[in-house]
Amino acid sequence: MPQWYSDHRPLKTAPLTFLCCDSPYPESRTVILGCPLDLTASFRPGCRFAPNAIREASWNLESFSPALERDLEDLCVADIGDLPLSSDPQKALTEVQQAVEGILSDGKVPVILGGEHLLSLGSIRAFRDLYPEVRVLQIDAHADFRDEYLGASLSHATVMRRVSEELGPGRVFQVGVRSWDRKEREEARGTATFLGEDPPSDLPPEVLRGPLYVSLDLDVLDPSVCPGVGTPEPGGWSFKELLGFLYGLPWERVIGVDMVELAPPHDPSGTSAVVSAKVLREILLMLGEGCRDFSNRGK
Ligand SMILES: [Mn+2]
Repeated sequence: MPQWYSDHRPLKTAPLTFLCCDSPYPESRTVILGCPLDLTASFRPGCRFAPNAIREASWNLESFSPALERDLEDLCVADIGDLPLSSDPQKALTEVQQAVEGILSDGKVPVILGGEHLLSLGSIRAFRDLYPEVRVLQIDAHADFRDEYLGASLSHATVMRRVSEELGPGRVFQVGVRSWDRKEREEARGTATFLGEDPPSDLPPEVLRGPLYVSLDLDVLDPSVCPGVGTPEPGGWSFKELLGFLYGLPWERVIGVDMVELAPPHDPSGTSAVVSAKVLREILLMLGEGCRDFSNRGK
C-alpha cells in the first residue's frame, strides 16, 4: 500500500459501521442490524436509506457521552450491516424474524435500525418464543393500531395492533401518541396501555417487571427536531425530553431495541440523521457494559 494512502486513508471506510462499533460478532454482546424495510409508506417513503445515513452521521459524534459518563469505545458492539429483504411484506417479516432469532440464539442483544415500523412485528415475533412474558414499550407519535390501512393488514399503521394480537392484551405500552383515528383510539385503549402524550415521570410497575422490548419511532420527536421521518406529526417531544425519558428506562431489563422511520431524503440538512445517531449512541451506552452474561436476563 503506498505510504500516502495509508497516511491519508479516511478512518472510516466501507463497509460503514456506526461510530466505533466494529467489534467482532463473536465477542460482542450488542449487535446492530440494519433492516431497511420500506414497503408500506402511506405518505412518503425513504426509510430504506436510514441505516447508512445514521452510520454516516455518527462520524460527527464523539464516542463519549458526557451525560452518561460512558464511552462506546469501552463496549463490545458489532454492527453487522443491513439485512437483504424481500419486496413482499410477509416474506420480509419472516426474514427479519429469522435474523433476529439468530442473534438472540447467540445470546446477544439486537438493536435494529429501520426501516419502517412494520419490521417490529418480525422482530418481536423472534423475542416472543424466547421471552413469553415480553412487554413492548412503543415510543411513537402514532398508535399504529388500525386493523387495516389502505387495504393492508400488514402496514406501518397496523403494526402494533398485530403485535398486540400476537402477544395478548396488556403487553403493549404506548407513549408519545398524539394522532389517532377515532376508532383506532378506542380499540388501542382497550388493549394497549397509554402512558400519555408527554414523557411520563413514572412508569407503571408492569413496565418495570420482566423483559422489555423498546420500539422507538423517531416521529415521536417534534418535526422541528427530526423532520426527516415518513409521517411527521407536529407537537412532539424535544430532543432532551426524549433523552430524559430514555435515561429513566430500566435498561437492565431491555432485551431488544428497534429505532425506526427515519427517512433521510426528507431532511436535506442531514440533521435528522445526526439526531438519530446521537439517540442511538445513548441507547447503546445504556444497554451495555461490555459482554455481560445474557443468560439470566428476562427471568
Ligand atoms: Mn410508528
